[in-house]
Amino acid sequence: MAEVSAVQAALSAQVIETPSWGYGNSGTRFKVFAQAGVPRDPFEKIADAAQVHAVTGVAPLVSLHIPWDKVEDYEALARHAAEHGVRIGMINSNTFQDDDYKIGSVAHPDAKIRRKAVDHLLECVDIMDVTGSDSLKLWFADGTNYPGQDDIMARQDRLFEALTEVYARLGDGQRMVLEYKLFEPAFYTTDVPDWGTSYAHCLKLGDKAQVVVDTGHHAPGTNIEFIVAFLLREKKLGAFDFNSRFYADDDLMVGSADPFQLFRILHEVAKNGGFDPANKVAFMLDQCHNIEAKIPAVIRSVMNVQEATAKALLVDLDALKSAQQSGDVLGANAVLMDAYNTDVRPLLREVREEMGLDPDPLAAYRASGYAEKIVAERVGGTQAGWGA
Ligand code: PSV
Ligand code: MN
Repeated sequence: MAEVSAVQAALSAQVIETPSWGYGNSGTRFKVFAQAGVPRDPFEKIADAAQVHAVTGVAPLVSLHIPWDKVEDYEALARHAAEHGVRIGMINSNTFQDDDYKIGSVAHPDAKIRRKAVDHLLECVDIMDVTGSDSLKLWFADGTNYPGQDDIMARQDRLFEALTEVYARLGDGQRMVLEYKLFEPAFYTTDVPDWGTSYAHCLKLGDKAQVVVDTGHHAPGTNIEFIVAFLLREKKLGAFDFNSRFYADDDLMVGSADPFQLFRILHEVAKNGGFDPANKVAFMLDQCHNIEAKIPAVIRSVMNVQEATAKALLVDLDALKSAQQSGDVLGANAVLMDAYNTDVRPLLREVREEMGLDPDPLAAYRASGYAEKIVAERVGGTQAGWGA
């Protein structure tokens, strides 16, 4: 087994970023269910995210989505975050909700719409400047629904032209991360459908462009850990959007459908330097809590990532290597399975105690009275939700 004190140190240094939109109302295209106490603005979303950090100690970053989190004064928002003990993480762009984007944004055939989309991306970089965020997160809903609807290659050209302009605007210490998704909302072609397309664009753009792996964005059966290992090898893994899926882009709590897959992914991360802060891989949750209580669901998700991380860190890499080198197929597999089958909950309880935290974050949250407080206080106003 790996050295336990080193594993504990790595676990207490872990950083998991939570999404502002995970605290708002959400649902499917059939129904958004409202919950009492849900935040009404980005300030309240950040206050909720701060609760997750307070009880887990490993969630100090909050991702924003613009314009869902549009405010008059971003400096004030960053200050508010600092006062609550958290920081603004990645700035997620949104070029998918305006009527103008019906047939695309940065790959739209009309230059005026492309201009509007690029201006939005540039505005997101302005927000990074003010909030201290170092990453622009790009996901494009662009694509087509029908064969012949648009020229596939021309759309790639338009996409790359837009990316090039935004890339040039990035300052020192800033980067862009480009997310791919197989399908949805476009059903025939998607302009950034897979890691290869994202990687090819990022490679051409330069060192400040990296790929985002959203765990829900692949065809069923795709070996995500292979993608992760490959991208880490090429120094092109920028960020994760963690979530769990049974069927498509379900956006459920990470580690709930397939904790073994999460372990396999994090094993590649651990083995290949992905937890080294110098490699700047962001570990974000991109989830929606449609039917479960939101703050506890985010806490549970953070704990799921911690558990999979602990197991990944426990893999005896020396034993693994020697089994691999000697062609001991079953032995190598057993090394991984031993780590996966370890009950790491006592270890994590110890880590939390050493961090001065309650060993049970969910119990600590329940005992804090915060859930009752927000239900009582957040009366009136408009609850944040999909698109707000
Ligand atoms: C798209 O499905 C996506 O994964 C992107 O990251 C968006 O920004 C996010 O979901 C919105 O929840
Ligand atoms: Mn995502």
